Amino acid sequence: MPTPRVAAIHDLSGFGRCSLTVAVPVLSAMGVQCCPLPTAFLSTHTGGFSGYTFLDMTDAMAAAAAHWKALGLTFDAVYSGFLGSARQIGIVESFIRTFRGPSTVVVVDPVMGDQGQAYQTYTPDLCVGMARLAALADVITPNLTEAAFLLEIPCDRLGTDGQSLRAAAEKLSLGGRRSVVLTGVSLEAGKTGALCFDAASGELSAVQTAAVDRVFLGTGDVFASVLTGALVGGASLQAAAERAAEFVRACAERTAAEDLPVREGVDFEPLLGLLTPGRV
Ligand code: PXL
Repeated sequence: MPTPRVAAIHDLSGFGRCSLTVAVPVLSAMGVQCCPLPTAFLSTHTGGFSGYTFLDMTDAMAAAAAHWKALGLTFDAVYSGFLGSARQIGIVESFIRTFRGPSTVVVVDPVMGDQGQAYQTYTPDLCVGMARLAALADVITPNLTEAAFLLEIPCDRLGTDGQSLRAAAEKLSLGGRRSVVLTGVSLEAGKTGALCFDAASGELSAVQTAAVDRVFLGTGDVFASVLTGALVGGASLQAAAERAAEFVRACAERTAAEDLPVREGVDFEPLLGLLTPGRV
């Protein structure tokens, strides 16, 4: 199989392990070529740091996309996440329309917030735009906060029981037109994972692993990156979500054992070998 190629549209945060500093190593370890299209350069991510620098890359993005188009590049996946401005919505939509081929999988991680709150740099305009962008996706990977934003309901109306969350995942599929992997879902005590709606089969399934009782940052990016790598490697949605959940669990256990500060993300680097093709 030729090396799959993914266009990864996320911010580059120099410190804190999220977005491209997760997507590039994770996809590389999985034997997938990752081509970054940075949306912003930050000195750190915005969770738990103050005084971070923020360089908006909006103007460079369309030019880079035009160069890739002129080169005739094709991608097995377009994978987007944290965006730097509302204007980037249109640029990413146009990127998807330009580069989507018959077998390209479009994964939109509708990064907007967590724990019931929007991230510091996210304006209401950007959140509305994210819902529009997500309408172009084959697969979306919202956490519970982002699911509520996409459904335009208060976070506490989403519910936490299996029945409500299954209904939310199904609703997020837009009538079965796109797959949904709802993350941060706990269906039994001591477990966490995801709820998947697979647009190919029309079926809902759950993935649950042992929960580590601590808050983590950047696990959504680790999850979505492994999921994308597994999907371009030919895995089913359920198998890809299982692989992603299992890797996040291993990262969470290691990070908790080391008592790493929350804002430093998860200590995934020593575990990348688990993702090497043929090893797991
Ligand atoms: O992990 C989501 C994320 C991505 N990028 C930046 C962030 C965050 C979450 O805080 O601040 C810059």
